[in-house]
Amino acid sequence: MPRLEPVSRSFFALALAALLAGPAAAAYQVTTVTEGGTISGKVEFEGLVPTRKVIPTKDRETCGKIRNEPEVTLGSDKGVQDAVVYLKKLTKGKAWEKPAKNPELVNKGCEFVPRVQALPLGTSLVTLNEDPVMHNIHSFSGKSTVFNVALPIKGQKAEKHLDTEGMVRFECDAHGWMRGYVYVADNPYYTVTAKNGTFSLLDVPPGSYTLVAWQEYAGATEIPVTVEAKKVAQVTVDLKKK
Ligand SMILES: [Cu+2]
Repeated sequence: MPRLEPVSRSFFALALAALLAGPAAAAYQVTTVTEGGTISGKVEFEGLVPTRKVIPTKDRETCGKIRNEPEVTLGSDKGVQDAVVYLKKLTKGKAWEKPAKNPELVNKGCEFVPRVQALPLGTSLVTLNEDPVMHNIHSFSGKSTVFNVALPIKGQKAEKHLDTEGMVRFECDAHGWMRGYVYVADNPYYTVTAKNGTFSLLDVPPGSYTLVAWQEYAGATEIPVTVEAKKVAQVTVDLKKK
């Protein structure tokens, strides 16, 4: 085997890195938004909240007992917590904001914590096991695996770059009921609803958009919204029952 000179080796490393990075970063363009408007709204759910049955089949000391959990987290006055809200196919606008802290997805009590979060494309996410049992973090985009990593020991971590945009679902191959969701945003106009179901998107360039509100049980609801310069567009999203 001929040995590569250090120069050629670093050249190949760079070429490979460029190849792997691909066209992902090209889509969104940052510009100065001076006449931006605001989209302010609320995600609501009407009527009785359906429940899902959680049946821990193993590791019961850590994972707890059989229980019913609500499919929708309701706050005051029909407001839905933990719905992801974003603008679709927006290619130009304000700069990205970094997430407030280093984002984590923690395995705790055989649940993913937080259950729902939204992060920019390319963010590095730390998955951490705080339980004395093995968890296997298996993430999906639709039916395709994004990554799959086992964390057999308490305190163990794995760091992964979020390079697949859209909704990424987390499951655990050891505990079938575990679910977590990370919306990987391709533009900075995204948020997760507060406890009372409200949200706002700031500095939106004037124009017409499709706003998407996604919730684990209801799926994605799309509504058209028009933003005018320096005005507030009010939006109410009613989630449908299945
Ligand atoms: Cu698990």
